[in-house]
Amino acid sequence: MKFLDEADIEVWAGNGGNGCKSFRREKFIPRGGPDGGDGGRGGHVIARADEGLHTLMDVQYRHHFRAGRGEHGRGKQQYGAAGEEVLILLPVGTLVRDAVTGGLLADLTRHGQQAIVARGGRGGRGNMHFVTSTHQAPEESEPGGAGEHRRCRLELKLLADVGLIGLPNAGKSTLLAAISKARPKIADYPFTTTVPNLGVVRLGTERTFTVADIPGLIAGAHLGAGLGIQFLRHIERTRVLLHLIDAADPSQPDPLAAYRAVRDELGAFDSALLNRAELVVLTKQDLPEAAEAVHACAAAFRAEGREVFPISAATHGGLSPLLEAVWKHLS
Ligand SMILES: Nc1nc2c(ncn2[C@@H]2O[C@H](COP(=O)(O)OP(=O)(O)OP(=O)(O)O)[C@@H](O)[C@H]2O)c(=O)[nH]1
Ligand SMILES: [Mg+2]
Repeated sequence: MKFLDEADIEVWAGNGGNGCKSFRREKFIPRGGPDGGDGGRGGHVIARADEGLHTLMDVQYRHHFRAGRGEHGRGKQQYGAAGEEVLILLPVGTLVRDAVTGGLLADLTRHGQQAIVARGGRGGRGNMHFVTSTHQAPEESEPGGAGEHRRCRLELKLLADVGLIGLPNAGKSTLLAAISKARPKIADYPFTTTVPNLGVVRLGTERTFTVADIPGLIAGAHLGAGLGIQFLRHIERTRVLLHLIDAADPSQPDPLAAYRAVRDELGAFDSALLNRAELVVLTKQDLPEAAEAVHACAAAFRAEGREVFPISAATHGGLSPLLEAVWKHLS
């Protein structure tokens, strides 16, 4: 399934129905009063979060949404029915913005949460509402109001507690597979991961958290190098970052410099990410060259004030101290 985290849609709420101009006409009542009812309100366009959806793919195929117009009012004081509403189902984590002003219309963070993204026009009042003591036979009635019409920009940000960051091949997807039931693609070439993956970690029955694995970052990603930095939006709402480093990566003789290069890209995307709790994870400790590199490397990171966790996703060595530390930061 293609992962789609941005989409544009166009929405039209319904117009309100017109108010009615009518006078009561009955046998034996020669001059009945005004009895024109109000028009119905136009239907709203409503966005609702649904946990069954994980991408914006559905709205890419169907991107025009029109709600129904309100019925016109009728004589004998009959009100028009409200127009039919339109419901747009979106994944939890979707932000809806006005595409022109950029204004936030909805931030759907919980299943079932909903918001009106285009408001139906109000129904016009019928002439029965315009009677006063000196104005007994009002001819006036109102037209219905126009429904809102706008283009919306949808943006999906995964709602994960923990984000995995690091250079390509650092072992992010392998870690996710070792600690959750997620089965991301893993391979020994860079940029294996091209779309985010989510996994749920269960520490016993009570303690669970979600982890997002995103594509690897390289120096210059904010200028478009590699897969760019746009995927960082999926870790914007995380509370803890795990920064994975393969200390024996032959293409990165200086792990601390590699670490700083990734941090620079984080900062270029959003400087708030630099203040997020971050644990340094030294990966692939089952490999002798990685285990050998760990001592010097860990000391350098500790000197930077970082907590360091050597792990092997292959043997599961070091995973439980790491997950306990993550939990401590989350709770
Ligand atoms: N021996 C060993 N190999 C590992 C370990 N973790 C990852 N690897 C290997 O390292 C390579 C890269 O692993 P991935 O998990 O795909 O790395 P990634 O960080 O997700 O890479 P991208 O998706 O390309 O950014 C694969 O060949 C993995 O098998 C480990 O704990 N031990
Ligand atoms: Mg990967």
